[in-house]
Order: sequence, then structure tokens, then C-alpha cells
Amino acid sequence: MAVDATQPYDDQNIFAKILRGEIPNRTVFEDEWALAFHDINPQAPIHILVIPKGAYVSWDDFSAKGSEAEIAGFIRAVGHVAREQGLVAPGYRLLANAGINSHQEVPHLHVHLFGGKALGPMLM
Ligand code: D5M
Repeated sequence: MAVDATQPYDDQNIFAKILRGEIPNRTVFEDEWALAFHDINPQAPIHILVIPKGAYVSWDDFSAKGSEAEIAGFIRAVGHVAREQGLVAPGYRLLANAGINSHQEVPHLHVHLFGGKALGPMLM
């Protein structure tokens, strides 16, 4: 179900539980600012989610409230994972859903990292 990204952060969301270690995940990278793990329902040969460690619902929430260090750390983590996964030369796609029209399902900011095949033109 799509979430209303204008709601306050819900610390019972599934990615908050993953960050607290309450639910297992297939981690590919973790540092002070971010956690990256395989999507449970992959849409490409490589489909990784990168999430900030702070409690932010969406990109706009994060950009408004996150510290410079959190924002820099998160963006660096996304790039690090893309490099580590060998996606720079073949290419990759980043996507962040926000709110109802995008059909965001989990109300903790996450960037989808897709790769591992020719992804074709962006449809929307
Ligand atoms: O995408 C939310 C994404 O989160 C969707 O691709 C499935 C994924 N998901 C949901 N639960 C899990 C767990 N437990 N592990 C890994 N991946 C998960 P959205 O952009 O919100 O539509």
C-alpha cells in the first residue's frame, strides 16, 4: 500500500526494524550513515536498497532536516555501493519513490539501485 509521505516518521516501519536488527537482511554495505541491502523482490539482476540511518520518510524530508554530514555520508554511500557492485562501467539506475503518486511502500527514505542488465529507457 502506498504511504502518505507527509505523515510523521513511523519507527515501526520495516526498514526501521532492519536498522535496529529486528529483521534480517542481506547487507552489502554499512557505515556510520547508511545501510545497503538486497531488495526482497528484485526487479533487476542487481537491485539494492540504500537507506540513511536517520529517521527520514522521503528525499524531501531528508534534504530539509538532515545534517550536512548525514546527507554527504548517504550520497557517498550510494556511490560507493554502485562502484563496489561494479556498476560504473556498464551503468545503473537510481530511483527514490516519495509519497502516494509514486507508490512509495516503505516510509523510510530508500534509494533503489538497479543494474546488471540493460535497463532500457526510463518509462516514467
Ligand atoms: O519500495 C519498497 C521496496 O522495499 C520494495 O522494492 C520491496 C522492498 N522491501 C520490502 N520489505 C523488504 C525487506 N524486508 N527486505 C528487503 N527489501 C524489502 P518502494 O519504493 O517503497 O515502493
